[in-house]
Amino acid sequence: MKKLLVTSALPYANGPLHFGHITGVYLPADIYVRHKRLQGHQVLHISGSDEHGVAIMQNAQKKKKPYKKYVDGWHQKHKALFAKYDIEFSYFGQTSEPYHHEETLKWFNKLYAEGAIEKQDEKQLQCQNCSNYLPDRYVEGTCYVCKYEKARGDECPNCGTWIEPLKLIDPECKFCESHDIKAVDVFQWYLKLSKYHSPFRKWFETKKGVWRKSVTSFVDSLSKDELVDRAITRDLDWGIDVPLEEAKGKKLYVWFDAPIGYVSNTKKYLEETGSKEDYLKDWWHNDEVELTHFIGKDNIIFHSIIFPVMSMGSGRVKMVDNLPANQYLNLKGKQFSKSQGWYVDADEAVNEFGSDNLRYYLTTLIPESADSSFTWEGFEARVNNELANNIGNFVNRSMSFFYKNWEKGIGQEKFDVFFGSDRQKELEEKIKQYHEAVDHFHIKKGLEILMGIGNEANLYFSEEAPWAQFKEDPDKAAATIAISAIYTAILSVLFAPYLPNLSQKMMAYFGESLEKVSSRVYAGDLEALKEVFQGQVILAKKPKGLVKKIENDRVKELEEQFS
Ligand code: B3M
Ligand code: ZN
Repeated sequence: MKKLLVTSALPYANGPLHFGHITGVYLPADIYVRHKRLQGHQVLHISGSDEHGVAIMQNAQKKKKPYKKYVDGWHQKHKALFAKYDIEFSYFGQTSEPYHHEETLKWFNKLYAEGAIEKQDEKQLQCQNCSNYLPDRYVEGTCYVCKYEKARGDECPNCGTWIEPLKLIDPECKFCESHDIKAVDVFQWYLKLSKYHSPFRKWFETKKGVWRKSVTSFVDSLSKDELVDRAITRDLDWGIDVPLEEAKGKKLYVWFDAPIGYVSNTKKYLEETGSKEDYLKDWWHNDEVELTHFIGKDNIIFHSIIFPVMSMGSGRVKMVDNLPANQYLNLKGKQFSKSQGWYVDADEAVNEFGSDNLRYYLTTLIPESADSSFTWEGFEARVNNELANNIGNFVNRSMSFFYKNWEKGIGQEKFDVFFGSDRQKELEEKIKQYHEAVDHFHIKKGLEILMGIGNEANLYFSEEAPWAQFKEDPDKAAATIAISAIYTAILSVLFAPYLPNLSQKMMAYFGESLEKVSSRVYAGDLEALKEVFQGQVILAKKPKGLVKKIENDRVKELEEQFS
């Protein structure tokens, strides 16, 4: 048994979450965590709201709400949404809370003492019309790398470059829309990334061939020749105070404190659950713990370079082990955009279609190696043709047939045929491949393997045609149903990480006896099923329709919004 720390990027408490977030980060993380727990590992899944930064300030100002009130509102909404999607965290905290500020200051002070943070003069943009300083998103202009016109002062949403604001072409003030902007002298505190170039590279080399190629080549290109120092303080009035006399009035940059949120939220979790474990000694500073960050590709730089250098420089926590960063999920081929109305309300969707159907379709879309695209037609096709027709139908038909015709049960000898058979061996082999896939963050492939088992069960059932067998030789039909019940039990256990509700409904047919051996079955030890299928086997529950099909008329309506 291992200890695993799994983190999911802290979503900004700044507007609704859409399918892009869910599919790119939280759903794969949740599936992975459930999978690892079923394997018997001790897993913490940590996330929380990211509540500082200019984008939040701008929106709170627009809504005329105090910052804290504004972020608290979104924090509650996000928590509720994750619950509806059955996405579970050990702890989902808030970076505007005192416990997080406290942890962040420990990092700052240690890095400062180590000489990893230094004061430097810099030129900063200042609007000559409204005289505001323009950090981060308070300035927009054309990206000097890709020529995208709406690059922000901190990053270009088009090409992902971490923007040096002074290089923006034709910058515009986001307070007053003026283009009369000058660079003026100010001082800020810098994270001295340059000092860590060589130990960083040495560490990073060990990740090549381990992390996804898309991640390592990106990081390689960003860090090959040098690491550039970055300012981590800002002239703002919302955020964590810089703990230096000279820096009065300045706040820490949101990307300095946000990843520390993983650590502070772990501490808080252990405290709140009355654990005796120490968040550093037992988790974050423990080399036996495996650390994994689930993120989208726009967050790679912070999780592969900045936070690792902060970790290395402060010595407070271990270095990250896995970084399964995903590409983007688009909506009909175009990026989601709340402001342009080009998005699907994830809350309305789950209220209407339920978590299993959406989890199923969204899993098929996880952009592990390339961008992917959501459409309502795709949703309809995948749910109806695959989840309903393959799994739902097979389980429903075979188990209803069982329930109706063998009230006194099917004798053990019909099930015994399975044990020691080639069918058992082949299934065990498939379960091995399944573990291999999910262990390596091929979450989509894991689902495909399970659907393959479902297909096989379906095929077996239609070829044997137990309803016809029943008329001539009920004994033969009983044998077919016994094997179908074994397939159903196996699928019910294996689906638990992906479709927790469906899995539970299916497992309930076999009562407690299956629950007792479920971790052995999950691990691929199918002999364990002998304990479920012994004596006269009856179903513990009457099977009911499992998967509700999606109506084509409704899909047409939904598609129309995007034409
Ligand atoms: N809030 C960015 C994002 O949601 C940011 C992630 C923080 S992870 C430490 O894209
Ligand atoms: Zn201005």
